[in-house]
Amino acid sequence: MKFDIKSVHGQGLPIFINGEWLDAGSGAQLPSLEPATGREWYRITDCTPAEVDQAVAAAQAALKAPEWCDITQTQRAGMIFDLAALIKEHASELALLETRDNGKILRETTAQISYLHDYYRYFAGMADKIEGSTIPVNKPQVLNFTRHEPLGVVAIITPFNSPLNILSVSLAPCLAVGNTIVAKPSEHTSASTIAFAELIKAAGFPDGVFNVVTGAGAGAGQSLISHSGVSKVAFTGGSDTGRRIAASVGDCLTQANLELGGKSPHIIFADADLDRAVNGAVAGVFASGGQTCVAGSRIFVEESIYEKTLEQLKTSALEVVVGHPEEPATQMGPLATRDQLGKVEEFVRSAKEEGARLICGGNRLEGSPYGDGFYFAPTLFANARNDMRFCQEEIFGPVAGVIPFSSEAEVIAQANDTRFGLSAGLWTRDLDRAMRCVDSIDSGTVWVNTFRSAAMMSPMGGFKDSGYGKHNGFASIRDFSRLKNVVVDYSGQKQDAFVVKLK
Ligand code: TXE
Repeated sequence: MKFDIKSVHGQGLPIFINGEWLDAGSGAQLPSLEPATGREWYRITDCTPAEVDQAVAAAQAALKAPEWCDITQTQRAGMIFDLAALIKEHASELALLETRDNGKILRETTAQISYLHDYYRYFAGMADKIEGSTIPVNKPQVLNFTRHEPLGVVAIITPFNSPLNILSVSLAPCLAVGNTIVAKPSEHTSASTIAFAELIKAAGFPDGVFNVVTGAGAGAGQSLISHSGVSKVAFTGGSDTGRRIAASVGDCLTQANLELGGKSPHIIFADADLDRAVNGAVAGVFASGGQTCVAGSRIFVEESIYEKTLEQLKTSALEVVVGHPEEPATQMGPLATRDQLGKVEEFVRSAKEEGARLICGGNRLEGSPYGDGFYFAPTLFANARNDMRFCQEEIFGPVAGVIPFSSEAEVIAQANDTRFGLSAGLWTRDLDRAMRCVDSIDSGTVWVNTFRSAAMMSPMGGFKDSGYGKHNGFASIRDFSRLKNVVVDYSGQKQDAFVVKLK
């Protein structure tokens, strides 16, 4: 690949517009640091409004280009299948780029990117099966039907934690429907998205169908989401930024899908299979250093098994192997940015001040082998209360509060006592209770006797302040298309056209 781990090193990365790589223009250069060492390893441009405008114009032109809008759905599917094959071929290079960029362990980035091969194949398969419906109306000889059309130019704004995975949950359905795209990756992790543009080109997508601009949220990001040529913004990131974006796109009546933060409850009832529950809870909050939107950062444990579970949680947390993300044995790498490290430290301080009892971790990991990398120890607090600040705000780090509860009603009330509503997990052998909890929990996903179990067919998206819109499955095809209703009167009858007859 043109942009592999070696060629990116020390370079100023270009942007990708209309099928071409363009060198940095007049925008400021932003450094991107390697989380495992804290050192700069490439630079990106903070694109100017003029460059963003150029990218949107290219995407708009591609929408109308015969080689994109006049081809059949099956031809479009063919390009997506070709892209999937290229992802498979280059998965290890892309995974290494992401690991170097955000510190996520190589085993996980490799698994995530390998999964993208199937993900694009799933949506390629869907591209020529996007059916509307025929709707019976109370009028003879009238054909009433719907069809899904491309929405237009979609701006995809991604965060640092899983750049290609998060890009793809919007990009794959967008391509299947026939939209065109301008992507803006996080300023901390742009390398894999720029490299991905190579695969798009090699798969034969026409110029302008996929474009990449880079830069800061307030600069390039804001110019992109407020551009009048954008029909929809697909944003994944923090809730505060999401709220600003919603206000901004609301002003232009641009649609948005917002996948925002979470504060997922992880509920362990006394009758649970404790080994499985503890394993799920520990991985649920420490995988990716807690930098996942679904991190189970509030662990509720029934009082009768509280002390025993606390011991098991602590033992498992202490066994988590923290180390260089490219080492095969590592289970948790560094945090993605220095800012995240500072944010986590601040939450640990506030948890202590509010009276939670630290049972493990709570500190940065320094000295050999961590050096100046952004490492933090897996951290658990006992005697946590749901109203403590660290149990209410998204930390995005390896920190959980373990909260005791005495009844099902109490734990459901506490689990729902949060502004977020992205996901929840519960562990019990009692099916009736599990289903009662499913009914009452206010979140877009509920996992029973499992956690962080995602699938391309499962609609994923939050309630409440966790945002709106769905990824995966046919739900995302609906989100990235517009529904047109067509009414054809073949009765040959002249109507009283001055009166609309609603039947
Ligand atoms: O996210 P931001 P950051 C949460 C997590 C984390 C916090 C901040 O709690 O600590 O958010 O992370 C772009 N117009 N999540 O600073 O600011 C920005 O450039 C257009 C949860 O990385 O939300 C980047 O590309 N774009 C989350 C992207 O938005 C703007 C994943 C995300 O940045 C913009 C990541 C603007 N005005 C962080 N401002 C999850 N749901 O998984 C910023 N951006």
